[in-house]
Amino acid sequence: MEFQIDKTDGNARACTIKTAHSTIQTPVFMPVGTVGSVKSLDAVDMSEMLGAQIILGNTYHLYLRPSDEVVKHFGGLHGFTKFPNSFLTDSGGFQAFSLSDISKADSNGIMFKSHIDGSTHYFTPEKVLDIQYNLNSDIMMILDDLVALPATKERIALSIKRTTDWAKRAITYHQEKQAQGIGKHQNIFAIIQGGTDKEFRHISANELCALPFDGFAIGGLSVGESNALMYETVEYTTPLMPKEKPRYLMGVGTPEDLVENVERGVDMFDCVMPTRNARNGSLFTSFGKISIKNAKFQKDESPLDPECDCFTCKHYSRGYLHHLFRAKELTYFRLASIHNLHYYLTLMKQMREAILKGEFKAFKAEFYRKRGK
Ligand code: PRF
Ligand code: ZN
Repeated sequence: MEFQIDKTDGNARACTIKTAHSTIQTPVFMPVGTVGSVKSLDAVDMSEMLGAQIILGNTYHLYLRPSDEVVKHFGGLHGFTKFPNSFLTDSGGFQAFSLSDISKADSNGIMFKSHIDGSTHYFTPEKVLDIQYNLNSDIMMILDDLVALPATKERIALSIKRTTDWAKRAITYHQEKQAQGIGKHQNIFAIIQGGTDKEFRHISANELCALPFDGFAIGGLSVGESNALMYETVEYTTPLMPKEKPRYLMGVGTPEDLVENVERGVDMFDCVMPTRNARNGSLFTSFGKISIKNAKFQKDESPLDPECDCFTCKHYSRGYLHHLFRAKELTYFRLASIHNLHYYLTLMKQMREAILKGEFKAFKAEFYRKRGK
C-alpha cells in the first residue's frame, strides 16, 4: 500500500493510505462488520450513504461461518459482500480469547472451541494468514497472544515473547507466499502488546517495529483499564512506532477516546460502540449521548441532532425513533446505526480538517465545550 503523511499538528497526523480497493484518509474510523456486514446495514449503505473507506471483518467468525473457502469461491470479501472499499481483517486471536467457550495458547498457536457448535480448532500464525489470503482483505492482522488483565509480570513477558515469535513466523510466511504470487496486494500489520507496563511496551514495540510490516497496531488496551492509563500507554507507545507507517489502536473507543488518541498520534481505530450503542438506544450527538427510550422524546418533533446531516436526521424525528425503539421495529436498528456511524465518521473528518489547518487544539477545546466539559 502507499502511505503518505499529509500534515502533522503536534503529534496528531493527517495521512493518506492507498490500498488495492480504496484511498483512506486518516485519522479513520473503521466500522465493525464482523461477519462481512455491518449489523443492520448493507454494502451500499456503507459505501454510498455513509462513505466508509474501510470496514473491519473478523477472521475468527468468517472462518467458522461461512468458512474462508466459501468467501474465496465468491472472489474474496469484496466479491462476496459487494463492499467496494477496503477491508481490514482481525486475526482471530482476540476473538478466540474473548468469544470461544474455551481457548488455550501454547508456543505454537491457540486452541479454541467454536462459540457456534463447540467444535475444536487450532490457529497458528500461518493458518490465520492462509484464511486471510482466502478472504483477500486489504489489511491482515497477525496472530497475537493476549492476556486478561490484571496479569502477572511473567504472563505478560510470555505474551510479548510469543507475539514477537509469531510475528517473525508471520512475516517470513507472508514473504514466501508473496514470492509465490499469493496475497500480492494484501498488507500485513503487527500488534504491539505489553499491557500497561512501559517496559514491556518498549520491548514489544522495538522487536516488532524492526520487522518489515506494512503497519503497526497497539493491542491489549481498552480491556478494563482506566482511560488515563490507556491514554498514558498510547502516549508512551506511539513515539516508539515508525513515523512512515500507519498506526492502529485496536478496539477503541468512545468519541472522547478517539479525540484523545488522535492527539497522541494514532491514525486508525475500530470499535463496536457506534453500532452496538445504536441498537441499545444510545445515540451520539454533538452535545453528548442521548437515550432514545427516554419518555421525554415521545412527542419530540426535532431530529436526533440538529447539527447532523445524516439520512436519519434529515428524514425522521426523535419521537418517531423513540416509537420504533419501543416497538422493537427492525427499521429502528438501521436508522439508529446510520446516525451513530455518520457521527463517528464525521468526527474523524472534522479532526482531519482541524489537523490540516493546524487547529487541532482549538477543535479539541470546542469538542469538550459542547459537551459541557
Ligand atoms: N488484538 C487483536 N484484536 C483486538 C485487540 C488485540 O489486542 C483488541 C484490544 N482492545 C481489540 N481487538 N488481535
Ligand atoms: Zn443523524
